Amino acid sequence: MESLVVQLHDIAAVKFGSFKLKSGINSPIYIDLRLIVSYPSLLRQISQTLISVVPPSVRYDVVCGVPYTALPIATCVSVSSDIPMLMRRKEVKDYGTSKAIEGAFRQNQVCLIVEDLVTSGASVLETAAPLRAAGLEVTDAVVMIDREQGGRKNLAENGIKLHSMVKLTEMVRILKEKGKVSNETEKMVMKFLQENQKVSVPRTAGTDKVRVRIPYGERANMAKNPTGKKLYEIMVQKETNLCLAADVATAAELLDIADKVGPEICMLKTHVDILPDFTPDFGSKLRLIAEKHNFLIFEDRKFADIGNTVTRQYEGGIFHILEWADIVNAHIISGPGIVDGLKLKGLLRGRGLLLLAEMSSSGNFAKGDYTTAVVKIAEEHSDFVIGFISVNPALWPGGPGNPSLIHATPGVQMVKGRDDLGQQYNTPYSVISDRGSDIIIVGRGIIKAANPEEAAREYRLQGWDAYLANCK
Ligand code: S5P
Repeated sequence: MESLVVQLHDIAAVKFGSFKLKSGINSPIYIDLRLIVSYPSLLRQISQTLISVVPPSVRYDVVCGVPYTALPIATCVSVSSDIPMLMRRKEVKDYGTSKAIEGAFRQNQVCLIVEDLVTSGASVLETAAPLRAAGLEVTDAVVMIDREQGGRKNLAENGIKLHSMVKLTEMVRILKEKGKVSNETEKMVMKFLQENQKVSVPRTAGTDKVRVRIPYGERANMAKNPTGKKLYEIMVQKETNLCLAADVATAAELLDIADKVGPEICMLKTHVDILPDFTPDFGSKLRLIAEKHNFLIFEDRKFADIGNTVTRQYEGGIFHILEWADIVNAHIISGPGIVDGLKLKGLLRGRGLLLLAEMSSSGNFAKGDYTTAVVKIAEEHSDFVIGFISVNPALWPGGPGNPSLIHATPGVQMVKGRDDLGQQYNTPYSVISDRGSDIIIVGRGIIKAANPEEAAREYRLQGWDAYLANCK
């Protein structure tokens, strides 16, 4: 171990001085383990030592490195110990065909995560999430260097035991003993580590913003619309800010997935006009399931016409949306008359409306003045408008704004990426914590998963954790 630590110092993978970290704070120590790929013998020694620190009682079937620095380390571990490896994609291009996890595995196999450096544990959790969503179990992670800044505890809270090759304080002590750093530097580093012991998970890589938010329960009391109020109440009761976008092939499949995923969600979003087997009793069947599992139904109709027309589209036709959907949504491209039109039918029934303030697809026009106009219309109709479809309300001029209004955000997957037709994805964490939204809307991330119930549970936990982190 001592020799490894000295070698890391010799190749300048560990440096002392004054370094500005991503979080903005100045650190007297800087660690860059990307360099080790240039030193094959060191890489080999590290991989062997790393695997030897995992207690023999820990069982695992596969290993997966946290991209990118730990990928070569995981590869060496895999090759030298003859344990199959998986790769997690950092960005997924097309969710229809590509996978977030590459490699061969079976459901319920146990995956050991390999990481180079752990600070808060956020990057290990970012890799654990898609592994778990794919049906693997993650119980342990092994890391070269533990910075001792809360990572061990954060990971334990998420069911992952951390094993480390060396702790940062041990490393500094070894380097001092070997005459590589002065007494003074050692003291400075120890002091810094002591003062920065706890880095909480909320800060996603690259950002340092922590939004303090009003709890959903308090916002329930501020809501003017009964459906808006009920939505907040359900979120609190079920501890979920997950909305399922149930874009499945048939009405039968929709009712089936609604019943299975129902316990995990606060809201189920439909596109009723894509269902080839729609029958007049669809709405009442779905409402029974919604009552059983206590979630609201949101028909993503995206009304866009003049007030008189949308009134009829809402109530009539073959779908009779007003009868069964608690919530619908609308573009304001036609002006505020569209809200008046929908309100004429919806308000008496206690229904709610979401306005599309932003969209998740690339190149869309819902931004700037348009978004500002949406916010104004929502404020003027807060008896009926319950909130927005938004993407990054944290960046709006007034931030997410009026706390009685809710933000629901589509374009959510476990990893950031896009599909072939312009859809853009962000992670649950980034949507709730960085972007200031309240609800994650997840479609293909759940319905295309090998086990949609398990995937939904994982999205619920991720979304809820991100919310709780901001409430603190
Ligand atoms: O801007 C938007 C607004 C909506 S409502 N972008 C969206 O993707 N949506 C809807 O969210 C879209 O119609 C789909 O039903 C869902 C996203 O599905 P996913 O499979 O991409 O998660």
